[in-house]
Amino acid sequence: MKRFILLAIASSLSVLTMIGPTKADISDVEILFVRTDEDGNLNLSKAEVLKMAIVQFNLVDSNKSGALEPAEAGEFASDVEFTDNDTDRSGSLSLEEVISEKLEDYNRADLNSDGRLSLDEVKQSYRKSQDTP
Ligand SMILES: [Ca+2]
Ligand SMILES: [Ca+2]
Ligand SMILES: [Ca+2]
Repeated sequence: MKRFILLAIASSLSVLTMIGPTKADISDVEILFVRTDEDGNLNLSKAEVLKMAIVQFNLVDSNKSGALEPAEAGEFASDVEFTDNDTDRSGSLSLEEVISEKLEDYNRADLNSDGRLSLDEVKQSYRKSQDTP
């Protein structure tokens, strides 16, 4: 389930890289990091991460229902991930569910528990998410 948000972000990034200039030496994770790090202090605060989560949510919610239905989430999450994140079993993901998942991701990624995510921590958590079957 931890892959859900990262996959969502990676998918939208690959769309962005198709329409924008591509830089082979900068990974998707680094692009994401810079885009999320609004104040440019090279650390992601919880507020910055949550703001990005809300932006992502609104992008994925293409029918503007305020929730992600399986058809919308389909490109971003497998059935299992979707079910895992749907904590109230409503059949769709609310913003609250997406945010609580994002906070779990955040705390898991914050390896030194200083309340901020460095690029290294984000990269490590991304790598771990890629290894998870
Ligand atoms: Ca920051
Ligand atoms: Ca929707
Ligand atoms: Ca940290």
